Amino acid sequence: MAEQIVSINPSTLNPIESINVTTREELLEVVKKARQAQAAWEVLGFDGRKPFFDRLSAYMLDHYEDIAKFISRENGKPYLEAILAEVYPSIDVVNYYSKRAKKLLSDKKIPIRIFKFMGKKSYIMYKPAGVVGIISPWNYPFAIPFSEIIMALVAGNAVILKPSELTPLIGKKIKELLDAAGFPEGLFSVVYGDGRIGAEMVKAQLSKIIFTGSVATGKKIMAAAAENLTPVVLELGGKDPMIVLKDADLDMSARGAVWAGFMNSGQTCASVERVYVDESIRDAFVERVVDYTGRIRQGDTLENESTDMGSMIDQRQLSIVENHVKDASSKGAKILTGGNRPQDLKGYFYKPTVLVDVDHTMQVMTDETFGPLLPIMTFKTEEEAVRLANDSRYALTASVWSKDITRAESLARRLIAGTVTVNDHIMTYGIPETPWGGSKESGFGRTHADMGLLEFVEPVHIHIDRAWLKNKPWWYPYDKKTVLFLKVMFWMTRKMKFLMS
Ligand code: TXE
Repeated sequence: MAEQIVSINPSTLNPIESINVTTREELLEVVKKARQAQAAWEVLGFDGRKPFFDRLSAYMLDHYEDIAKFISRENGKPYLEAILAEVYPSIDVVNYYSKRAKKLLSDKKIPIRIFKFMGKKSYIMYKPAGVVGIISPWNYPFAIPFSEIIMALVAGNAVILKPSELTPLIGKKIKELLDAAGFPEGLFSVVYGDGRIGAEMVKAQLSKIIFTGSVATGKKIMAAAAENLTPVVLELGGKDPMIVLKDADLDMSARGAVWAGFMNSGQTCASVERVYVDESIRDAFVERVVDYTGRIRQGDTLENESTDMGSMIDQRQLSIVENHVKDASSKGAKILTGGNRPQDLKGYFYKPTVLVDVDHTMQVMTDETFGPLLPIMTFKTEEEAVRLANDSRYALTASVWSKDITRAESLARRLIAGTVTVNDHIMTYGIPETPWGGSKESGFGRTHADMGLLEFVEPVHIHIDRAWLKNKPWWYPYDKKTVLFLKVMFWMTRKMKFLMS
């Protein structure tokens, strides 16, 4: 009998459905079909592909509530948050790229200065990468793979998705949506299983691997991909700092910290994981943070739509949070609220927790927690704030909070991160025009925005010589014509800079 994954609802611990794990042979068959489907899809051109995306958007607009409930059930996040952070941004991505991609992917002329007077022209054409493999995590099991799938398909690729083994049904749901929009058979497929089938995908000589997940797995994927020189994009999480300057709007910053620290139970790569507050406003800020944290309504979000915070994904993730709290407490941190699991809830819940008296010897300030912990530390000077914020292995996002935008902006420009926001955090993931990705152990490459779309294409330089010169001066034999040509080039470089630079 085929190996199976049993998907469970992490809020109730009830099983939802079982799904067969994909075998290596089945994967290779999927790859073969994807290659065939991709060739026909590429030939359609953007105009031929566009109606599929328009149908998909319309279908999703009609079914967004069902999709959100489905996500909520398998992932444990609040239903409204599933709409806000997963379904709506995904529809927006479809609409954005189906409008914008044509221009982005059209041929781009390259000015080639003097060479154009020799009858030459150059331009870039964007060729689809081919068959793209997407290996995705469980924290945004819909939005993360979905936006990548759309970018890949819009650019003319076929896609194979491997959703996390903790949220396989959401992968299946994505397939249902694309099928409902009539995407061609074999163009988009889903394979199911854990890291073993993920590793097989990396070996399958796909054109590109887009991975979101842990640093450890990212490194394994990059090493395995090197065997075939398969290019990779890695989004590996973060330990994102929030700097609250002394002139920040206290109430807004406290609300912002609580939301960006605890949404999705803190299981967001761009969650606020470290807060640095000017020591002169520390008490007033902390008091507000604790107050807003105390108002968070936690529970099974399908039972009550107005729940703010759902469960975490599994026991392993919960244990990381418990260990970080234990480590911090043993080194002198103080828990102001939370610090344990709610007794009245059955699933993988952990109370939103605020910690103070923390420092960089504690895991909670150095390792990705990926849970509902908000550790707050103080700084004396802005120099110190920048130094602390940049003192991390990660560099995904960061934020600066102040009423003085110019001051905040100049500080923002000194932080090491892929995205730095002023007076907000996380939410730019929902703006498809803006790029997403990081550096250091947060990975490399970008998704979203113009530069994200370009990850899914191969830029091909086409160079045309109109054959005005039958014997090029740079061809053999090197003789008088070569000498004359070089003299002219040097003379022009000196005298006619406008043509040569
Ligand atoms: O990630 P994994 P996990 C961080 C977060 C979390 C930790 C572990 O700190 O606590 O990672 O989470 C597939 N070849 N993030 O264990 O293992 C796997 O099946 C190919 C940050 O869930 O990296 C799943 O589909 N694929 C993050 C995906 O990789 C492999 C999101 C992610 O799993 C594989 C999630 C292999 N050898 C966790 N091994 C973010 N960046 O947002 C596993 N996989």
